[in-house]
Amino acid sequence: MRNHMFDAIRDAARPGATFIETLDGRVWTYDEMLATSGRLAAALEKLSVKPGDRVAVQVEKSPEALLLYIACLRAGAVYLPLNTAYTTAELDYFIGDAEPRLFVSTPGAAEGIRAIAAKHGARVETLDDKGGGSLLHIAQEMAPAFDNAVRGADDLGAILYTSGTTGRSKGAMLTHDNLLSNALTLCDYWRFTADDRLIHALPIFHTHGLFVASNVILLSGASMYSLPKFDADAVLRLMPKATALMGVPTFYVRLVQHEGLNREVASNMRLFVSGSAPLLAETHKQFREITGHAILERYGMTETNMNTSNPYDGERIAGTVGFPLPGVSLRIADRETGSLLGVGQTGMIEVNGPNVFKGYWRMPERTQAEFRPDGFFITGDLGKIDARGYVHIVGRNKDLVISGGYNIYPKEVETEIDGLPGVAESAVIGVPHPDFGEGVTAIVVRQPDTEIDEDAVLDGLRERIARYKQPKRVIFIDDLPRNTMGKVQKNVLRENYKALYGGG
Ligand code: MCA
Ligand code: AMP
Repeated sequence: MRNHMFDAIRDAARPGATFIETLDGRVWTYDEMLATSGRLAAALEKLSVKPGDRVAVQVEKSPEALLLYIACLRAGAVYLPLNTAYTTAELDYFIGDAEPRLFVSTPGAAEGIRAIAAKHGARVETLDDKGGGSLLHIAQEMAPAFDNAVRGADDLGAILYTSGTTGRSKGAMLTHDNLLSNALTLCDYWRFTADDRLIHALPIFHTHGLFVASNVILLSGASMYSLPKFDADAVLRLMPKATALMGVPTFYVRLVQHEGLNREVASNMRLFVSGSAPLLAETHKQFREITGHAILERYGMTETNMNTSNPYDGERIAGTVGFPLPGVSLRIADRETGSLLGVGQTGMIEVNGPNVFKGYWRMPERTQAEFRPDGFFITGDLGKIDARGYVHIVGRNKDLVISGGYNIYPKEVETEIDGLPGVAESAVIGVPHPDFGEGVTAIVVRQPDTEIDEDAVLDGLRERIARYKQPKRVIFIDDLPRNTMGKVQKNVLRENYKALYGGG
């Protein structure tokens, strides 16, 4: 039997060794990982989940939630993780679009989801973060040995939704080999071995925490300390017995501000990785001064997993994302013509390699529009390659805000604001924020003779979009600045409000 991704996980599993340890000291060994993921895969089969079926999962982070991801690979199902912050209104879209056979939710949210799920033909089971819930209940009755579904390199392992520039989220289809090839490359590039102990404080519904952090640990037979969420005190308590940390820039901003961070506490650590958003050179410098460690910054996307990384041994340069990873081809092309640009010239970053996704779920036109005819994926990020080969990200050719590592497409937020009574129009921008990197900010024009205020806008959004997408501030102005073509000049707004949160 061949199951491309799971066979590699099973081959790396070390009998008797720890896979996950939680903050309260509970331990899951690799043997338990194999047994429980087998039971969960059997439960999925019992619930009529067939190879190729989607299993949507919106649950709190827990070891069992990670085992459910592995169980989906084993059953041949397509794992579809969803941010726990998504509102019911947002879930309706995902369930309707992905048509999962099964939706796994927290027991508390199940009732609210059942009606939407039924509408789209999905069954609902539950999983909580204390090792309970109906799905685990079914799994406990199953045998641990499971006859894994046959899945080849090109079969889908997961679909992860990324926010859409047009307001509609797109499901990025990731194959077993997209996941496996990238994880093996990272294990090697970042020198992961069975001796590593990773502090895992990221959510497991996005690429960073699910694939980069978890797959690397699984495929090197290493272990992780799993935290329900980032907590600087807990991270610092774990550091003396850990070897690696992976985080978004906000983790490092908060750590350098913490009086507990010093050279000694970090002396056992061998690697600090940052990604998902630009790490300020200032944060890199402060962290190095305090701990002696140069944070290793890398660059990736939901559609591509990881594309580039600063070197393990060579110089890690602040403000750059390093070199294309082995097997990944990266080039800079002119935004309009697509012609290739030379050293130091800024243009569109395009990538190709075994890491690049198969396309957007049920959106062939979108997929075609984002690939060049020769197979390179157009990232939407603007960058350049310097004379030493380091890649620099210098901006985005997509209207996107990245806050604390989460992506927010302004169009989606603007559409919601524009639908509120009393709003004539709005522009949503990201401006420098000392903690989140960028703070989502709404600039709103009222309809004549209306009184809508900041609280009313925020109240109107509360049930509609996830908390992290909601503006940190709402500013009212008389008219949005426009160019001669009538296009809103967001650059002017970003400049006008750059000091709003004390940044810029
Ligand atoms: C929480 N809030 C946020 C964010 N997180 N607001 C904006 N942006 C955020 N990222 C809200 C909370 O709901 C709360 O609202 C208020 O802000 C303050 O919350 P706080 O307790 O400070 O936040 P937290 O719970 O400590 O979370 C901050 C965080 C977290 C630790 C930075 O957002 C996080 O773990 N981010 C990681 C995201 C990630 O994994 N990204 C990878 C995507 P209120 O109190 O007002 O209700 S994968 C990716 O990008 C690619 C592939 C890549 O390259 O990796
Ligand atoms: P997503 O596909 O939602 O996971 O977000 C991917 C986007 O995050 C990329 O297209 C980049 O714009 C951004 N990104 C990821 N890593 C970095 C980094 N190290 N520096 C700057 N931007 C990054």
